[in-house]
Amino acid sequence: MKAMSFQGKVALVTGSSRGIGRAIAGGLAARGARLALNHPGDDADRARVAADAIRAEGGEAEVFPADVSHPGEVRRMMEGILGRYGGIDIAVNNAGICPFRSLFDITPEEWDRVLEVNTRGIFLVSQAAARAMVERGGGGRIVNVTSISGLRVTDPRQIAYSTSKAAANMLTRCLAVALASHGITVNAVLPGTIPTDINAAVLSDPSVVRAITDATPLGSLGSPGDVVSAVLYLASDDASWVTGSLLVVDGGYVA
Ligand code: NAD
Ligand code: RM4
Repeated sequence: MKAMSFQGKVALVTGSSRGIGRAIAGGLAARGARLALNHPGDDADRARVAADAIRAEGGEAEVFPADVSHPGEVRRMMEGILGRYGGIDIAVNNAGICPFRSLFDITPEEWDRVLEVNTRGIFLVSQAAARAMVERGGGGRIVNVTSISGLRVTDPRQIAYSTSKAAANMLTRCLAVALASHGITVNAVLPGTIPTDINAAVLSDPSVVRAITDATPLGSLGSPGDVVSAVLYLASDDASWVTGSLLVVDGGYVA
């Protein structure tokens, strides 16, 4: 077992202006990684605050705005990261959206948008990051934050979201196989319910929280820190023989 250090490694975390992505960025930076923070353009203030906080603790962080579903913006983001840091070692695909809409409410446009951000976004960012890793001689880590909603139906109003996360789980395996010969591992963390902006409205109903915790063997909701630990492991040298795996972090909910 090697000490979990990311000293000098360049790490991109998509959707890191707040929530789980912000916590992952902080965890990597605290262990020496040089951070590329990302937000889609509507969360610039919080991204700047996140970068300032990392720098105040002696870390390195720069903000690269981009909508992960947009090929041109992803290309520009990657050019910016390579220009600033000279390479990329770790890409964490964390950006995601979840409009709660049931079958008869969701529009085709909303459906497309969820799949664009949650699935196509992982494809585009992984392709760009892997290209840079391969051009530099290979080696690297890609970690996708997907969801237990890609394994089972957690809420019928997540019809597009669950479908996008199931696809993201399969995409993780496809990328793992495609990139193995380049020394790049690709894995996913599948969180259960963690209170953040994405589910604040839904979790404001105490009966919803009770239903989830009652169905969770460990008896509580999770915290961003629970996801950070799993991501750090999969991004570390310790996980060098782990690829294509889907690590459930949910207090036992899907067990
Ligand atoms: P959040 O809403 O707090 O954060 C989402 C982040 O993604 C924000 O930084 C937002 O700016 C960014 N984002 C949204 N669209 C983007 C785009 N097009 N391009 C770039 N960035 C974009 O929610 P969170 O709970 O922190 O979610 C983070 C990830 O964790 C998501 O992929 C989500 O599906 C997943 N997840 C969350 C939970 C949970 O219960 N909170 C459970 C399982 C999985
Ligand atoms: C997760 C899971 C949670 C939900 C979030 C938005 O994948 O389904 O229950 O709160 O998504």
